[in-house]
Amino acid sequence: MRWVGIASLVLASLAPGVFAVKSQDFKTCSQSGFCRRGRALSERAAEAKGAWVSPYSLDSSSLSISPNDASFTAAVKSSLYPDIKFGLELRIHDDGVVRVRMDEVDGLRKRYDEAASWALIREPEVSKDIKWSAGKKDVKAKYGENEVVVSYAPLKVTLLRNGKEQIVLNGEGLLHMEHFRGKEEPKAQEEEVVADSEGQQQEVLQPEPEVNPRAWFEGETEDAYWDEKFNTWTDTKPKGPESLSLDITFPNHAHVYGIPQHATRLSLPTTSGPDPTYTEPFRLHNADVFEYLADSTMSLYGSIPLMHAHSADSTVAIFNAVGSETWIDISHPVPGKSTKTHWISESGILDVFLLPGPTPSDVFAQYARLTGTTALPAHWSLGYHQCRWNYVSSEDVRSVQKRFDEEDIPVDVFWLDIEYAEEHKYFIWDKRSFPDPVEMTNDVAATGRKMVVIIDPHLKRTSSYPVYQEASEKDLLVKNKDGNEYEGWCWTGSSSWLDCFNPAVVDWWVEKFKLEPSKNGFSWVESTKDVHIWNDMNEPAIFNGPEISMHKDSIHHGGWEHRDVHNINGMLFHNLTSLAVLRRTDPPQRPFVLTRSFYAGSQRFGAMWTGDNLGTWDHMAVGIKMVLANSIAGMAFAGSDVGGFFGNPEPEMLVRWYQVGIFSPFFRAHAHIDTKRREPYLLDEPYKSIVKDTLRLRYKMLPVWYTAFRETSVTGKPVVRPHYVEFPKDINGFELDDQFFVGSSGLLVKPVTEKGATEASVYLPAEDQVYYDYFSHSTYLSSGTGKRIILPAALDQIPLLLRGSSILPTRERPRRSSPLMAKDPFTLTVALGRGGDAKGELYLDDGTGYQHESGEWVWREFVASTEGKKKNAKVRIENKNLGKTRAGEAVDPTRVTDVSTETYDSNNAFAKSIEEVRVEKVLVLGLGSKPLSVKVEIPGEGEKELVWEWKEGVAAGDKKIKDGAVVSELVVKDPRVGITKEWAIVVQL
Ligand code: NBV
Repeated sequence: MRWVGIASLVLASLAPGVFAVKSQDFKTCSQSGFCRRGRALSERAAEAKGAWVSPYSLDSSSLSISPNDASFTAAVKSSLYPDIKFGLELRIHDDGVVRVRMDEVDGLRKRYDEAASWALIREPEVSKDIKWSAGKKDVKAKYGENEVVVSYAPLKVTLLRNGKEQIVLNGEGLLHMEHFRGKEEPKAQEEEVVADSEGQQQEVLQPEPEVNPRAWFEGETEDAYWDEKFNTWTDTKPKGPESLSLDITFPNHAHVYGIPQHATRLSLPTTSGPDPTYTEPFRLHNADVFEYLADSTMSLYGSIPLMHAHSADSTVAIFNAVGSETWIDISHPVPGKSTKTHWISESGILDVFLLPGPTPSDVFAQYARLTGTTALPAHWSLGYHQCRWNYVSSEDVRSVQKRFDEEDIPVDVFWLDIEYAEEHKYFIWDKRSFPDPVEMTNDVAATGRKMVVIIDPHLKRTSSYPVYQEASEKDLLVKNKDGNEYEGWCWTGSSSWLDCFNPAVVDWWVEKFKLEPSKNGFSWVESTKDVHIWNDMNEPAIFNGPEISMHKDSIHHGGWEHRDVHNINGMLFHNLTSLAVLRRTDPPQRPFVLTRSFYAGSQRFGAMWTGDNLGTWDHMAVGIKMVLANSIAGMAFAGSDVGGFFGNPEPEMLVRWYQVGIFSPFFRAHAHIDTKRREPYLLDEPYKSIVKDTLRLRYKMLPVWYTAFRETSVTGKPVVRPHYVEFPKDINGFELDDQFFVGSSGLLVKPVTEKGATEASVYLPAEDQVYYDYFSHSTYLSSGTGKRIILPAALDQIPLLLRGSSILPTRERPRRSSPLMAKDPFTLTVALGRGGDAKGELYLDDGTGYQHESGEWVWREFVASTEGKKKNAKVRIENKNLGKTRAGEAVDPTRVTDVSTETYDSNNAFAKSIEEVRVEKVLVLGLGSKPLSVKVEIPGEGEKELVWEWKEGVAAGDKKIKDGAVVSELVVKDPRVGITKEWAIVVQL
């Protein structure tokens, strides 16, 4: 009953205008002991100005350079604590990434050092070609344009490129690894008063106060060393202080991006220095923040400690592999030139990776080689997902599906939130409302659709719940500080949490998802292979815990405190669940598992969403920025709740939100239990038709999305890309975060997120190129300096451009679900560039299994080229096989390669299965004049005249054309050529 109370609290906030974050539930830096200490350290450094010198130095006599590879170890000392030993290790990987590790040696306790091992796909290869050389003041390694210099005293690590500083660690002297110590007896707080022999009180003289020689660095007080209070909770800290402070400076980079997840701009605003945008540091501490703000540094559900630093001539990044709560201050010592960041973490070793770039693509590949790429999702999961809390019964699900079909609105997935489960005991259907879960799923699956069902990590503590009972008996649950099962409150009432750090959980959890009965306990026989999973509340969210989460002094496998692993916790649950779904069938099917909480590396396990957003225009806008920030930090399969989780969006807002949604990698509408139903078919006209057309556009473009996901899965480059990623030299675009590109397709979109908008300003990149309005085919010319244009944006219009030089493969016959489109024909839109050229790609495979890993795919490249002068020119549009032969060769799914070197056997079984699939239309934009003839050439079959239509307009190559002019169009009608075949269409002008 208690949780009904919570739901109605939520209800109270649904009236418009009364949304309010419960900021009192979450700490500010000044309420967190170690953050306070870290910030105070940087304030003392700032006050001391040039006189501040880091107490840490490398003991050069201990330097041990490996003769075999690019690594060295050395002892580090702090002049504050001469008896405490620290060890430093540097390694340069094969691809030039530098790893810097520092730990306390022979300390009183061990610091948590496993964050990287959860994030990394494997231990990276240390270069055998690069060598360190030691000098009097430093030890250096030079490789290519890069050089790493480790200065001895004070200790400083600098990465340079062509002699220019790129990344500097401890250049500001804020490095501090608080060593483990014993808890000393508390000193007397007040003067001692004793009585003399006559009973008279006498004051005992106090000794002269000692001068604390470390106070200049550490401050006078032992602030929150041994325990800490927040609201009603006390965090006992049996290990004492162990925080880690580090400054990371980018002396030649004015922009930093990343460190999701925060609701803020993509180019991260300042939090310190003169006149900062925010006064609080960015916080990484996975948290369920109720009604979060649309503009804040507060932590949210996931944490990825990856930061890109960017300038017109360089992109670099740092990945700080720490799993504990972390705060990050950002300032610009020289505005427009440099960025200083200060990272303060609660516990763990120092384990920082320096990614040398020099371009955004290089940084993506370097990060992907460390943490892996986004797994290629099941094709259906790129369709539209219809969710709400809750579809209340099997009949409800069936009738929602029926309404979609009656209105011919495409949808691929229906979702079930927590109310499907009896007393929120996940896996256990509430038979009063879901009497026939398998039949219901089969009814959904009859049209190729899937279901996604929620499984949260809190287990109801009752003997009637086999999942809890087994986990408890097998000792698989998190412990509290006293060594008993951790207990907290969640939807289920009194609950315990699986300890995913325990290796014994893996096989047991996999077993729970098996579709057949198991000898070893519960298995999910009332489920089918068409049920996929949603992991929510895995921060973990705990209603009665500190900051709505787990007590930091609770204990995980190996004796680690929750504080050490807090930010990694959610990823492990996601990891296990996706493994379980994958292992459910033989042969395995690609799992779809959505997670709310995530860490570096989570991209390998599935999609994420931005949690409980509000139905406001601000939240719609910031959702785009959050998806972009997650994307550049590896989480390419990202999206926000369409419509806003809380509130009842008016029709205009809902329409715009769908327009945002169709350009999100993960596209799901979702709504709180207390909101009005808002499925697209419930809208009145014209809204309903607009949303339907919007959804159909997503389905038409599924080939573009799947090709983009495939590229992401091999290169690490995100599916949706902010401007700086595609145009890294275009300084006018470095702040842009309200328009973006879709993969390498050439699509540039600026979804409208403002009420009442009728037009939108779009920035065209600094390049000599033509951009076509995707719908009207109007042309806009950009130039070397870039420029802004105004596009029409009435409610039924999405500002969407196609860059000249692109060829876009689409399927123009959207059906009820994406699997029904698998054999449909393609349309190619050839958007000629200024020089009459264009290129595009199409990747296809069976969309659900893993045969693509052994070469069963289709990968085509479309190339248009123009020979000869304007009037007599000949334009060839060719369909080429991308690559040569890779018969049966297994592909390592974690590889990060240049896509263009990948090859396949065009006779593979999948390619054969779609050999009848044809191109039904080729639209050519931007030809200089009306063609004399259009023919197709097929090797071995000769040439054939084709049927075509011409619409006169302006030529895109003409420098004098005015922006907004409609370009000429050639429509080649049904050339009857196969999508998997070699052919060329030749247009003679
Ligand atoms: O499971 C209920 C909700 C879910 O609908 C939402 O998407 C999650 O982010 N869940 C949070 C629990 C609490 C909501 C107030």
